[in-house]
Amino acid sequence: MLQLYGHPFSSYTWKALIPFYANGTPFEFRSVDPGEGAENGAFVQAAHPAGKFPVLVDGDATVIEATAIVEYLAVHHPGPAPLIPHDPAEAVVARMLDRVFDHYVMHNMNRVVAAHIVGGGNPDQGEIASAKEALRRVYRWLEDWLSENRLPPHVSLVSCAAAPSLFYSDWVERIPDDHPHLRALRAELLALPAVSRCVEDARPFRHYFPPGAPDRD
Ligand SMILES: N[C@@H](CCC(=O)N[C@@H](CS)C(=O)NCC(=O)O)C(=O)O
Repeated sequence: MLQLYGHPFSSYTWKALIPFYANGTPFEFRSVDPGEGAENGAFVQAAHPAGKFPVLVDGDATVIEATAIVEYLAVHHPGPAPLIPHDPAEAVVARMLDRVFDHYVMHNMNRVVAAHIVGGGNPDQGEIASAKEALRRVYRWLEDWLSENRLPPHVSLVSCAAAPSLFYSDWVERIPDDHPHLRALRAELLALPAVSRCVEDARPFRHYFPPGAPDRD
């Protein structure tokens, strides 16, 4: 039985959970929530060079980094969802977009979250403004890309990266009304059964969101 270590509210854990749900791959979820005890968290600390989750265990294999977990599942536990496009040229596009979502959407959303964690009631407003500006810039890039290109079919590596990053980034910096393609993509992703399952499983933990979770989604 595969084991996935992570947290139901964690964006990168969603990225690894979505392919499991989309392909109906059996696995055991091992939560690192403090309420579940220290054992799972200690395993993650030992398995990952920065103590980050998700971490996948498959027999003797331990796989870290959400993108690598999606790639691993595509190779070793394939299912109906085309996680990595079979066409090599389309696969390059999927991997490019995966990097865009991780580095420029997820990362800048996390900068806002981190500013609240570090600053408590007095977060660094310069850092927050800079992260939000970077989010607006990547939103514009994505809107332009989506208006001229087609995404690989869901559920792919792109959906796995885009769903959690757009879900949470919209909470810290709304995707503007004049970005119809990007707004539509977020709505489309949240409507996928594999993604809505993550949203529902995370709902009890919304009070963990340091900037405060909005009353929607
Ligand atoms: N590059 C990693 C990032 C994973 C990551 O940042 N995970 C967060 C949760 S969403 C985490 O482990 N946070 C706890 C920590 O950094 O100690 C990946 O792609 O898996």
